[in-house]
Amino acid sequence: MTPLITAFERSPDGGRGLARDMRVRWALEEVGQSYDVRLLSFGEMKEAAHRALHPFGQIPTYEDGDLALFESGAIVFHIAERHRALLPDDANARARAIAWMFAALDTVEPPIFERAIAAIIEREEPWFEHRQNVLAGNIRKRLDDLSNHLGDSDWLDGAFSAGDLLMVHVLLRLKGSDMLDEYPNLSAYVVRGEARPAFKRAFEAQLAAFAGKPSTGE
Ligand code: GTB
Repeated sequence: MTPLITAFERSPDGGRGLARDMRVRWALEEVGQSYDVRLLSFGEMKEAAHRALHPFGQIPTYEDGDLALFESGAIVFHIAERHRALLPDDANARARAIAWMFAALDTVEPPIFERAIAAIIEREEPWFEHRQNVLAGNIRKRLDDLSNHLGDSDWLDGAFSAGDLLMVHVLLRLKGSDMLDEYPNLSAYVVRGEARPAFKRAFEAQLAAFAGKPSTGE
């Protein structure tokens, strides 16, 4: 069966690939699995039919046969387990790659996402600039350590893995910001991720969806 994922009918990011269906599309492209996409409006996400798939009424979801999944990390993990291309065979290397998946979502993404949301909802507050700087400091702490770990390597732990896929996608939100530019090796790491043919196909597919064109992963 062809897996079916959900994505924004019209992503608020204007097709920059920041919404979390992008990481699922990318994982599917990396393993060579075609997929279908159901595009949803914000209203449709909150309807019972979608909530039956996603308890929080969000995208992305993933359906394949009698399996329905939510949470982009769990979906990417499932794809990686099913197809083997995104996780190493060696048990210890595999465990470390999974650790990097969690690090991307649980350690690096939260401060980046918090600042991005604050930039929108706190814009009119008199303390806006101060808090943005505080939140930028939190991000830099993570980037310092990530940059030190990555050093001159291409990927976080040997070959490209699902850990890199999620980390690059998380860092993508900082693209073009001074913060990422302060870390040349992290900037190059993101560029390396974006240069992967699978990333490009996934990016084009989500952009086509934003532009209102038919969007599948075929
Ligand atoms: N932890 C979940 C996961 O990883 O799957 C989080 C899912 C989530 O946050 N989904 C968002 C959503 O459905 C879209 S991706 N939001 C609608 C809602 O909650 O009602 C987050 C996102 C949204 C917008 C942008 N953007 O415009 O740049 C980027 C990322």
